[in-house]
Amino acid sequence: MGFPKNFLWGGAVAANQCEGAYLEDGKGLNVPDMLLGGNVTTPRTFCPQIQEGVFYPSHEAVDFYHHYKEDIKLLAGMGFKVFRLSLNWARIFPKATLDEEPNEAGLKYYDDVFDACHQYGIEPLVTLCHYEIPWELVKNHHGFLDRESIDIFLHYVETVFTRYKDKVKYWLTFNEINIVTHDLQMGNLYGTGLVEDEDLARTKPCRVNELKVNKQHSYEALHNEFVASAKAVILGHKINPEFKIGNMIAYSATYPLTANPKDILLAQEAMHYKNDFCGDVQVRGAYPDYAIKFLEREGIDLSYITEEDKKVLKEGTVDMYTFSYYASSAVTVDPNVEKIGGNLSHTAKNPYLKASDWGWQIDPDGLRWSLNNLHDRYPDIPLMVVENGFGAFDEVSEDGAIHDPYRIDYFRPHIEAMKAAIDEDGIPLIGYTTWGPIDLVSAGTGEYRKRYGFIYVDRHDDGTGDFSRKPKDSYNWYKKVIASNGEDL
Ligand code: BGP
Repeated sequence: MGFPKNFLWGGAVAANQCEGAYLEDGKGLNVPDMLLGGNVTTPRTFCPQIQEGVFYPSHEAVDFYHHYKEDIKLLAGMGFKVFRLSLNWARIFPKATLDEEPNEAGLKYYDDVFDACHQYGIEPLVTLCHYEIPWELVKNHHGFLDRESIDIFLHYVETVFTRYKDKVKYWLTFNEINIVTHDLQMGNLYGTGLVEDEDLARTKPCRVNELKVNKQHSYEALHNEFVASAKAVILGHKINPEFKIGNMIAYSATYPLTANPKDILLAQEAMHYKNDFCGDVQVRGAYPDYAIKFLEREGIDLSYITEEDKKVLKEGTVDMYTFSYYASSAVTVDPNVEKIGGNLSHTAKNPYLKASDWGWQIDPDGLRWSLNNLHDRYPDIPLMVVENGFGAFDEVSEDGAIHDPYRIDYFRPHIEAMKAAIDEDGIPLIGYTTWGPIDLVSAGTGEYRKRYGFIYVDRHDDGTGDFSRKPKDSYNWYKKVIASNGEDL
């Protein structure tokens, strides 16, 4: 009983949030390179042209690019079985064109990273695109709005699948492909790389929530990503039939705030739109009826979905369902209830839950509920939690240590919830990677001070810090959890 013997314990990062070295060894720019930091209430700022003398968090991030050996050794020290990381697409194809030769330095870098993982028996789990759309693809193709981007993506995917086929077995296509359904502006920019002409032509920076939205374009770009993802799955299985390729969904567990049937319906609609729509396309291989109806109501002309696309979606379904889970939300028809959170997690305040300093409502039972929902919906494939964690302010105490009991208090009940889901509900959960096992730049706010790590990095929002690493108290705790296969919490 408890976690299966070969359970994949580990952690997850994204290239743009940890690597830095944003122009080194031939790397091209990508979307996060064009973003300044914000905070819990102020969205990040988008600069279509890099501004001189301005601090961009992703440009140096936590310099994983140069520290990867030290970092992977530290992760191995916790007993990691798996390390989820992403490839920085523009490091390999800086121009993002169809006939471009890959940048050998970029490919070599990831060879070295994977070798470092294997040296410690750590299995890499690789996201092909974690909010890292090359800037050239944004400028020349409006990201995935142009169907040609599907082929450009596949050129990249074929290159990396072929190169790493003996080093990497677990792959994810697009990180949080459903971010578009959570927030159209962030979804376009981070997810599909769609920037409308008017915004591309800007000479001055603007806040992400000021970007123009064209809904027709947004859903069309999302559709092209579905097709790109399905084609990647088909291609991957040809290149190595042993590959396990998953989707990745930002799972928004959404409750009705009250037992008012109107709230129940509202929550069902939110669950459908925010979670099930993209999941169903990628796992079941077709647009579900409620999604077609929703898009039609939004006035979307769906003629972009071709018969050929439908076949591809059916054929390219994923081998496993992976998702991020941080918090739950609640919805109500009552306009007067108190709201909480900013950016991606704006929700009605749930009186039963406490929230992080960024307003994310902490809800381990919601993780068990989500796992059950997902297994009910997709009974034939395994599940994996590929992001879960607690963003918090950490302080270095006078003794030089970082005492973070609040982080342990967050993880413990979430791990208990997974255990109950396995033991009592029979959920086929195969792995768990906590978000940001080493501190990194926040995707939502661009802050360094929103820290998730078991390992502290000396780097701050004013650009100071020497990038030195130090295990926090939670480091030894997670090490113990892994060593006992989730028994000693
Ligand atoms: C997910 C992203 C990650 C990550 C995480 C935490 O949405 O996949 O990239 O950053 O959220 O969010 P934040 O960084 O905004 O705290």
